[in-house]
Amino acid sequence: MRGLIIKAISGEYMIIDADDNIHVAKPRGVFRFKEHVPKVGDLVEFDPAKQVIQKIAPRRNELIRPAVANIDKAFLVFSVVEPDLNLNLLDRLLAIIEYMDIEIVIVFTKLDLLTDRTDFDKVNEYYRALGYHTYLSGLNAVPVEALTAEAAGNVSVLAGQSGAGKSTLLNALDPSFKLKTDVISRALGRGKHTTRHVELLRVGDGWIADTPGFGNVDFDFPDLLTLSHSFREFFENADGCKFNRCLHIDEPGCTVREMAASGRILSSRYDNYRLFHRELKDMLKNKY
Ligand SMILES: Nc1nc2c(ncn2[C@@H]2O[C@H](COP(=O)(O)OP(=O)(O)OP(=O)(O)O)[C@@H](O)[C@H]2O)c(=O)[nH]1
Ligand SMILES: [Mg+2]
Ligand SMILES: [Zn+2]
Repeated sequence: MRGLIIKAISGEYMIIDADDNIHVAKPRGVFRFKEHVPKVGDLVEFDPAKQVIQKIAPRRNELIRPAVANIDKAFLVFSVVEPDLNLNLLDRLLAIIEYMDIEIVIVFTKLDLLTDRTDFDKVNEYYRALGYHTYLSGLNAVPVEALTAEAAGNVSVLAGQSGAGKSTLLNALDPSFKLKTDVISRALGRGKHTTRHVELLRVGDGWIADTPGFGNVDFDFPDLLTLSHSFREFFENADGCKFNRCLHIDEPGCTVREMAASGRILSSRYDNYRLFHRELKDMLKNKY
């Protein structure tokens, strides 16, 4: 029988078949030796009587964090306060996902808690101008219709920090989900890792995965040029740089660096790029 893995809990998988029946199964022993671990989003062949997953269909794509496969769209969920807007993590996820065949939507949450919107409006406008769909959400002001429309016909995943409001968003889309949510730790300024498992939930005729929050994720780029290309506006303007394979760090005649200096590229974004460049450089050095 064929089905879609919708939930994974400690080595067991919940699978939904074509008739909407839910099954529980474990992977065949041989998977473990091959380090071939099924993920939520996997299409599998399984034996419902023996409760064994026999085969995983080839993946279209997969994310390491959150751990999901075969994703059409990623909703990057970022609170503007509590926790503070984490543009480093946003730029990181944008870079990682930009290079995969996955659409990106940004949802900014907790707008109701923001007293001065000046800086935020500028940031939002910038990402919008890059071509990303952005949505603003707040207490009793979740853009339910727009997000449901974004989810239609897609398998999507929510990604973002703990406490950003991912589960809260899903509960607003469908109150019957009753997903657990919890206040963030005021002392630490971050969430309490309330969601522990990845789970696909049906929203209209689409699926959205609730996921555990995370604060960081490693790059898996083969080289530094790939990283620079994964910043949309850098890639688009790199033709103006003097050097063909300009990495926009300290090369002379670099258009991207000039644009950052004159404010045409958001300074936080250029600064994050430089941090990522350094990080990836160190990673690649240790690898080879
Ligand atoms: N004021 C306000 N609070 C919100 C908003 N969205 C979420 N919250 C609150 O933020 C806290 C964290 O929300 P969760 O939905 O649990 O966050 P999460 O992203 O699922 O966190 P993890 O499961 O730990 O990854 C809860 O107390 C929510 O009620 C919002 O738009 N405005
Ligand atoms: Mg949650
Ligand atoms: Zn350059």
